[in-house]
Amino acid sequence: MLQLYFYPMACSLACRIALMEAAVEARYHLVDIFGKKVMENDGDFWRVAPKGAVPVLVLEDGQTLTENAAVLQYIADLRPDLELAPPAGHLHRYRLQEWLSFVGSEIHKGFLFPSFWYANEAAKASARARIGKTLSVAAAHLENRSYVIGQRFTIADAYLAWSLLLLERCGVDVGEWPSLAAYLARMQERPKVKAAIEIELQIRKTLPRR
Ligand SMILES: N[C@@H](CCC(=O)N[C@@H](CS)C(=O)NCC(=O)O)C(=O)O
Repeated sequence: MLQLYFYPMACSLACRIALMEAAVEARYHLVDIFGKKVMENDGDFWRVAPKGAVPVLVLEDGQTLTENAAVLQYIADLRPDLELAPPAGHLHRYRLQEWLSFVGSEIHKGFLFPSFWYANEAAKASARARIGKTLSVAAAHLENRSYVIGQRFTIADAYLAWSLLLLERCGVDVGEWPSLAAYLARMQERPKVKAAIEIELQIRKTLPRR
């Protein structure tokens, strides 16, 4: 069985959403990403993941896969029938990678990461200065679309929806971009997305406040 190392409401939530949308069973390991401990056995997370970050997907043969863009595509490709990722060779596959990169670098690392992890207020302020422009690109894209790619839910939606969900916690009002707010509400109505968020919110409540 696949195993996912995660921290509740962190970016690994996108991978939980993908696993649930794909109906792929997995064992979930809660990680204290601050103390780098695997919670169930107080294990050293550095030994699982030299990057010290979630998500980490452990494959059936014991190899590990990291980086949201790769983990999400791996999960999607387990169930090609569900088209959670467009097929390789189709332009939509490269659109998908375009959006996974955009969310990963511009929203996740460009804004959420410094907001949560940097103590430096100047660095936070410069990230803050860019985020409006970044979100305007996503908002314009979603003006007349239900999903990021094509006519159906893909792993790009899992990653973008997670990132939008977290913005509120960093003081960004997604309501300033009505198409994004409507998109996020639609994504949260999806039964698997809703269930994944609920599971992680419940786990989060058991942990010390950060
Ligand atoms: N480039 C990685 C970033 C992963 C990442 O930043 N994960 C955060 C949680 S959202 C984390 O575990 N941070 C702990 C740390 O960087 O020490 C990816 O896209 O998967």
